[in-house]
Amino acid sequence: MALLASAFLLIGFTACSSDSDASAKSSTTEKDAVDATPAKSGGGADIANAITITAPGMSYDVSGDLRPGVAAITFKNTDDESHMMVVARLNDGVTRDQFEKALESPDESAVNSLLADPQDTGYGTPAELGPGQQSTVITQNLKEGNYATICFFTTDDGTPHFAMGMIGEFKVTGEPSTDERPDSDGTITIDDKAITMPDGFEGKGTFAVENTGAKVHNIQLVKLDDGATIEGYLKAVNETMSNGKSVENAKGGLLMGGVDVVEPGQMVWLVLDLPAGNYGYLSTEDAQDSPKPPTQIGEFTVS
Ligand SMILES: [Cu+2]
Repeated sequence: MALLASAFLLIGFTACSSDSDASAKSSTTEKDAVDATPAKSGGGADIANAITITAPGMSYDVSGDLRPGVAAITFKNTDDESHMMVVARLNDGVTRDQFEKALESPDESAVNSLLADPQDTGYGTPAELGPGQQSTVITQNLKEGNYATICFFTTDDGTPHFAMGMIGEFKVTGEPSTDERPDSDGTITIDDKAITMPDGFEGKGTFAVENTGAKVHNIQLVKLDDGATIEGYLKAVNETMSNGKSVENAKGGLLMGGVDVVEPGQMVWLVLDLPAGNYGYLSTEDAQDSPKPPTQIGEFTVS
């Protein structure tokens, strides 16, 4: 149930249907590139088919449309609080108003009936961001269609950001992208037990992120305060969100993006240029499956 739950524990939204049909994922589009025009995607990979989605406050500013195939998506949080960008492909003709009303409905089927893909479909898009942060993901199998972006974080009175205007839209349309899949500086492997970082990982470069497991996973990066641990930060986030408070109350870390929801067999690329510090990573998809601490968690240092 990637759509409603790819945040840290979104308690209140979590009526889990975990027996997802992973085989419904789209087949990989492989259009060989010929004449890609280099363009900075915001993180260093030269992908012409690129958009930037900015979160300046309780809204999304979208730089344009995408073509199908290899595409770079940059999520940039210029606000002074944390935001996320859960992505859902909508059925043809569904309007933003219809979708917002459905999100506000207590009946989960109201949302499901508007989605072109099962709710647990992941597209490989940027993960959650703290104030002033940005994250670029290169994905390769977006289908044509209209996509919504949604923020499920809440204010301290429990109002979800989407109800304050944080629903955005972008289109995937036109001729397939001529971009080639990027060269990678290493592979981050996610299986059903662990996330394995590449040898010598220094937090800079373009890294393949591959889900070799049987379930959907994600990778969320967190810059940790001095002395903080990823387990401690996760606990703080879960406590504040289960109390219906803003994630901003959770101390110990800063959300630094990553990849939201990678499907079994899917490979995307994460473009990183992390500043020096101590970092944690985890799959929040797995963090919410069980009351036990997730196994898909670890830390690294960028010097
Ligand atoms: Cu938000």
